[in-house]
Amino acid sequence: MRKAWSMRHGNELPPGQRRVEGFPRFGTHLSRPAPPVPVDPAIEVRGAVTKEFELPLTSLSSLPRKEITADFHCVAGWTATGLRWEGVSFATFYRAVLEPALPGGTSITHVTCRGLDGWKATATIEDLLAEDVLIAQNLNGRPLDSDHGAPVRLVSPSQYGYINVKHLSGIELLTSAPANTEGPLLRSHPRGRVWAEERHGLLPGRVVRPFYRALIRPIRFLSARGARDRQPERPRSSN
Ligand SMILES: Nc1nc2c(c(=O)[nH]1)N[C@H]1C(S)=C(S)[C@@H](COP(=O)(O)O)O[C@H]1N2
Ligand SMILES: [Mo]
Repeated sequence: MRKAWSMRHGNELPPGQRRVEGFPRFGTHLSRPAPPVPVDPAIEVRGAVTKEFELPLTSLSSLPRKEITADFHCVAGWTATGLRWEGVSFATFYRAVLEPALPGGTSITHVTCRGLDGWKATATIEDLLAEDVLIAQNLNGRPLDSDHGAPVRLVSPSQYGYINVKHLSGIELLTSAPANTEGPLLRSHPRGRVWAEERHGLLPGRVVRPFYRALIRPIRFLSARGARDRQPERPRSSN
């Protein structure tokens, strides 16, 4: 059953989702441009590891590449279809880089991912080890742009957008669920699986649909205002 939920059901969308044209920039970076990509981008690994370390993104190139085509579902209710992501499978990355850094016998239950802009999301290790989860470097054949998470982002198509951390810069390995810091009103579901409509931590998904949907227009508008390609060009010198 779980397996079936992680796959696309033909042309069907998950419950309560509506298709959008293209792929909007969306998030808490309201009207703000994306964080600049550092000169030597890296992922900081901490938590249950023997010793914290920084993994330069250049070292991802030693791992096998993986490509998936998937729809992208925001918890607010929009779905972008047919996105082609390429990068490294999270499971491969976990086995090759993260697991060897753990003291023997450590059992990881959750992973918190952070972005350069301060966004963070926690997922269960089970959800992140699913086949279709990537650390993505390319979207539709091009390096990720700043709108969609340069230099790399997490992509977990079976989970709502909020788990899909853009500008990924930190991974924390946890041996138990972290304490909940979100208030009851906007508490996101700890798993956020789209086919089970796990939109909210306390209320059924269908109940919160209209409230979340009302947020799409304003958030989409404000996010687009902060998009890289909408920023005014720097004035050119006149001669
Ligand atoms: N770093 C970062 N990642 C983020 C967000 C954000 O604001 N910052 N917003 C999340 C939400 S709610 C959604 S729906 C998706 C939107 O991804 P997109 O801008 O590529 O469409 O990114 C998710 N990951
Ligand atoms: Mo979202």
